[in-house]
Amino acid sequence: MAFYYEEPSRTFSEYLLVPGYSSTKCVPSEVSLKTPLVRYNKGEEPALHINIPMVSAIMQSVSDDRLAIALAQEGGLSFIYGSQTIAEQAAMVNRVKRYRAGFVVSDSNVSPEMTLEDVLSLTERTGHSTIAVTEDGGPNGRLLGIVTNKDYRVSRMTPDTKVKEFMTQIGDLVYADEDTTLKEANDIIWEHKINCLPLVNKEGQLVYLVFRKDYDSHKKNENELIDSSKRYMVGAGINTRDYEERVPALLEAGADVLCIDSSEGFSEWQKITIDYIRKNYGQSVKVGAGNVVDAEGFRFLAEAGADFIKVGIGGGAICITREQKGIGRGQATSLIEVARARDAYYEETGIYVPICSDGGIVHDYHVTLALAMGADFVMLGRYFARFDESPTKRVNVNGSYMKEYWGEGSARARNWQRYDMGGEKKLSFEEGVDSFVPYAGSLKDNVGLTLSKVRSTMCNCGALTIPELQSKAKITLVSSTSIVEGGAHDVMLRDSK
Ligand code: RVP
Repeated sequence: MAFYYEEPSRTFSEYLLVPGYSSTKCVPSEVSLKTPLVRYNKGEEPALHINIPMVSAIMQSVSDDRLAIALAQEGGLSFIYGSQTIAEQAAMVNRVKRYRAGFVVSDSNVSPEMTLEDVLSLTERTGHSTIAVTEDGGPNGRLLGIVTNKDYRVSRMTPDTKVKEFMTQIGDLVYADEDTTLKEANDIIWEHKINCLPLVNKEGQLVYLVFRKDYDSHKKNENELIDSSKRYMVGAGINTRDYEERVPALLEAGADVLCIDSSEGFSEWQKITIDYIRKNYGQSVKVGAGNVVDAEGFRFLAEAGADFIKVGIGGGAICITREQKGIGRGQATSLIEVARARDAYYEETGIYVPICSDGGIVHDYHVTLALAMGADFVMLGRYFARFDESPTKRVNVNGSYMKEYWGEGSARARNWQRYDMGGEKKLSFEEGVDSFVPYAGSLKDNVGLTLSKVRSTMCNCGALTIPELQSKAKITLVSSTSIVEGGAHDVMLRDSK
């Protein structure tokens, strides 16, 4: 006979936190959101941690290099999606690792033989008025000069005038070595009263441009997530099919951590993939696994050696797995059970395996609830898809700006490996939808607002750290009637249309 659970499975909106005592020292500015990313032994520090408990979903419509940089600047981590070729994914990872805030790879370049007309059309196309003149006309060719709008007068010159006749020659330019720091570059810019400083390598090839106007916006962010070489940290999704080729390429590109991306992770395929990594790289390569929704699934992956374990099946905003296959479990119930299993495993073995609540975060307070229920961090898709930095198009739908957001199990993403049960190499039915989400502006502003709510609620619970929240939190189920009471009720909103 089948096993029956006594209780229905529940989701975040069915719970609330009950405030605890907070002392005068418990203020939001004192809250630390630092959290472990990978397993560690009792008494030791984890090899990797993140500065805020938020990671972005392993999805085409969420995590590319641009979003990864923006999120690392705020202290979180992105997992670059794996439903693309190995070369494309590795290139995205590499762009994050090579990125230096304030150092721009020149996107407007000409060769000396090109003409004023070329310069004008380039300026119009890019909107940039500083153009590098390089031997081959490329962004990293040998630097020969610079053209800005101070170098030409359209009314006095013919369109076919050659760039070499009016550019500011390299001999008259202020430029610096490629190893110059942002602070040094800024000092040179001020000292020489220039707007742009080219950085060149020993061969005289252009590497970056540093602009005066960018300095302030790229001053160090206290929370940014960087590796020991001060490069932004980035993760990458892998699957249980092509790992022998994908893993080495991602590591070569500089990925800091990997995660097996699968809709259902309680499977031998995940163990085989982790075994491959351990055999070839020992403990030096960190890999998360999942997703699971109960204690058994957790224990299986913990014993297989996963560095962190993702929790959640069917709760994603774009996910229709529950409808299509009839599998899944309410996100809160899954998380509570897995957190208990994680604590029991720690008690028994002295090994702490962080867990990530993946999918189904709708309101900011769901993040705090997930942490209070035992998650070490949360993974979000819909949330990040709404921002400027997500890879998808912003479109106007009936007068409102929206961003596209589609599931990895949709026909649009065709990520068959994520739903692979060892069968054919294709998506046989959809487990995700293609949708729009309301456009919400910049990642920085939104993450800042969300975390200010998280910090504030933590103080209401008398907690200055995530572990403290987990031990002190008092959580109550709410009746459907009291959920109605939680919003504005029995009033007529003044701005309702
Ligand atoms: P959400 O944050 O609610 O948008 O959920 C994102 C999560 O949904 C992902 O991290 C992943 O686990 C899951 N997902 C991604 N694609 C699909 C699908 O097509 N069913 N589901």
